[in-house]
Formats: sequence, C-alpha cells, structure tokens
Amino acid sequence: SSKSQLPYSVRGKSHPNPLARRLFEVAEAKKSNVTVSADVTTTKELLDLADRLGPHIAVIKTHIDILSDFSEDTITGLKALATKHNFLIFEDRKFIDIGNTVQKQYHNGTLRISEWSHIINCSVLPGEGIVEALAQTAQAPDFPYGSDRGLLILAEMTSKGSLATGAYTSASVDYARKYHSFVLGFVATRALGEVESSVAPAEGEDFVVFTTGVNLSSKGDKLGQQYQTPQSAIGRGADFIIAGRGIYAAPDPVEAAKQYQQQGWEAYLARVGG
Ligand code: BMP
Repeated sequence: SSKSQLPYSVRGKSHPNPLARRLFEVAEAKKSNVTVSADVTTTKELLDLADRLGPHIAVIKTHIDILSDFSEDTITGLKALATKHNFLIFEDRKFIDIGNTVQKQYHNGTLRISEWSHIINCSVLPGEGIVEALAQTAQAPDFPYGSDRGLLILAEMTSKGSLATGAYTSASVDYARKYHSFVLGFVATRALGEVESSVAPAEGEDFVVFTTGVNLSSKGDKLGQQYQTPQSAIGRGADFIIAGRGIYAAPDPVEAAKQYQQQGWEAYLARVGG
C-alpha cells in the first residue's frame, strides 16, 4: 500500500483494525516480519518448532489439517506458546465455499479454528458472500473471541500457472475494501495498491501484505512452487514474509529463522529508509 514506506510502529498506531495494530506491535517489539509456515505433521513437532522459533517470528502459520494427531493438546499448546513468545497464529485454511458452509468450517467443528487462530484466509472464488459470511461470524455480538480475529484474502498464488490473477485479484481488492473492518489485507506476491478495483479506498486505507514462497536457497520445488528472496518480496511490497521449508527443513531451523529474521528486517528498514 502507499503506507508501505512507513514504519510498522507508525502504521500500528494509526491502524483502525485492532488485530493489525497488534500485528505491527509484535513485529516492532521482536524486530521480525517473519511468518514461519510450520508444515509439520505431528503435534509434538509443531509445538517443538513453535517453542524454538518463537523468539524470532511474528506469526506462526499452520495447516492444522495435516496433523496426524490433532487434539485439545494441540490447541492448548499452541495458545500457550503464542502467549509465551508473543506471536500470532494464522491458520492457512483457505476457506473456499458458500457462506453457510465456511461459517461452520470456521467456528466450532472438529478443528475449532475460531478458538485459536487470530488470522484466517479465504479465496474469493465463491464471490463476495464468503467474505461477508466470515466477517458476520467473527463480528457477531456473541462471538466469544472479540475483535482479536482478522481475515487475509488470498489475492494471488505462488504456484506455476496460478489462475488467481486479473479479475480474481481485482475482486480480492474490492471485497477487502468493502469488508475492511474484518479484512486485514492480502496474501499476495506484491502490494496491490495499483490493482484496479471498483470500490474506492477508505481514507487512510492500509492493507497488510503477507507473501508466501519465500526461500533463501531455492528457486522452487518439483510441484510448481516458485520462490523469491526476502529482499525481493519486501521490495515488491510484502509487509510479512512467509517461509516454510526454508526454515523448518533447514539443518538448523533456529539458525535459519534468525537468518530470515535478519534479512527480512534489513529489507524492511531499507524500504522505510531507516
Ligand atoms: P514452503 O515455503 O515450504 O514452500 O511453504 C509455503 C507455504 O505457503 C505452504 O504452507 C503453502 O501452503 C503456502 N502458500 C504458498 O506456498 N503459496 C501460495 O500462493 C499460498 C500459500 O498459502
């Protein structure tokens, strides 16, 4: 956004969304814009990774449905570590269905995502109703988790041949603007300020950009993933960089997390001129 030249501390103070304020505060306090994509398959590995990497990350991104042993202990453990290390939790569930279904997938259900995940995301393939439905659930007067929840719209994807382009990406911006009290921003490969939208921006609009597919040592994988470096992602407008295998599959994940933290932070400082 046009705000991307401003320090997180400034954006955090003026942001209308309480969770965005918290996100920027966490980044500033820990000097980290790293989200680790903790794509491991057991609760023990997940909690162990979260505890070891916790000091170096702003957000942990989960795919909770790849755990072979998801239970109450997963939720309790994750929540405790988020408090211990002051990071936020982002369940990368990519909701993509009619409003009535996603409300049930988000709130209650087997995975109880609304109970423990600060940030969720969705595709706008189904149209505006998906965003409306998730916002309605999280903003209902009897929603138990208050204003501590927010949505990222999956506006682009990093995989080869992605169809999340053009009119799809424009609609992502439209719905983000229309539901800006619940939408924190985007998962995208760049800032989307220039994307054509049929909805006018609110005054002071400041969407947060999370960029996946960040890796320091690889260009991609054999299944179509395409990587860029922290410098490249932040130069293109990422506010938070998301790295998975680059960190958790490194010989020493803690050292790798520190490296992404340092490079991500230096690229951010260079961008804001600090
Ligand atoms: P890795 O850094 O190991 O390639 O992992 C990338 C992570 O980001 C995965 O969890 C994947 O599901 C997610 N992701 C992605 O790679 N590209 C996208 O466009 C959107 C994603 O959520």
